[in-house]
Amino acid sequence: MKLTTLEEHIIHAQNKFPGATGDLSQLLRDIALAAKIISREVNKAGITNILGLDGASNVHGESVKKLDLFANEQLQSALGRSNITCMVISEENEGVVRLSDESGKYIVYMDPLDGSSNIDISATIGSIFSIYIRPESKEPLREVDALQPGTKQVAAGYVLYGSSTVMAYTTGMGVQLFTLDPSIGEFILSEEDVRIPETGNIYSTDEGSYIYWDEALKKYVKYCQAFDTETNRPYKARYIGCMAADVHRTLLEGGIFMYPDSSKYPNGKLRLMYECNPLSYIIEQAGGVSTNGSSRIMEIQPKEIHECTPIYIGSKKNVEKLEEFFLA
Ligand code: P6P
Repeated sequence: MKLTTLEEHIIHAQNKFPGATGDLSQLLRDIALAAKIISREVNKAGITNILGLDGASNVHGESVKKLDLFANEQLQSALGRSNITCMVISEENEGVVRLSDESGKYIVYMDPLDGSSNIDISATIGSIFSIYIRPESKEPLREVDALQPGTKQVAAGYVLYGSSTVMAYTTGMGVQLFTLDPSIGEFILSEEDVRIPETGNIYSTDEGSYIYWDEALKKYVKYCQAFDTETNRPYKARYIGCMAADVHRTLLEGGIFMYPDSSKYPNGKLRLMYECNPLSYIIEQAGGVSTNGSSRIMEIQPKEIHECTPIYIGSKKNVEKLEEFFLA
């Protein structure tokens, strides 16, 4: 079988756009390079002293792990190699990070290491990225230039550091999956134009927060747990604690991932711009849906670069069934 590398696939996709400058291709290659370096560290983290807490905390007050900082540094360093990206917004940085001479035409959001609580137990973690065009303006670059709805993303994706290192991305022409072959240091195409099953029998949420949920969600989860052979219930419950990994499983096997608003997190916990929008772009490109319970995630107009949102994302039929409970 012919092997297609990520580099070849990106160039092939770029050639479909005669006007393409190659800048977005270079940006994706830069992210892939950082991902290879992060993958190498993740896969030997138990040996070197890179596990454990750094002692700092991020903008959300969450304790930062050393690998979080390493991933953040590697991604920002890779993005800074070429004058393609003018500004980075990262979960690990409170404000925007301006790159080089701010001349780049892309703005990149990222969660450099999603699911950090999994690092010390060797469970799957990931990196998530979301790419926007800098708006035309005679004004100097401003933070407000980054406050764009998810529908304006030009590309998005994630890297999973699990039993293998997998990269998924979309530029609006479907979802492409690659698996890293560490022996040659190349991401190899593993699946083109991935489609999410229209329905699935897996629901994914932190049921430990059940007491904080509103009644509609409690009723929906009880629906998932009820016996009904016709609709393949009870469903299976799966929760990895890394959104990128839970959404990747949902992409491949179908079902629904939920991180709701609750009395504990009135606006939800997950971040709109560098978790929910990029993963929603991937799922929508694969034929799925993603909502905050009342609106399409990608149509939310952000007010703040680190804002949170509830999210219900996955197979069309599963999300539609949940919405019936919200509307009841
Ligand atoms: P909880 C990881 O910290 C994260 O941002 C997502 O990747 C994950 O889905 C969620 O938070 C886990 O949150 O409250 O279940 O630990």
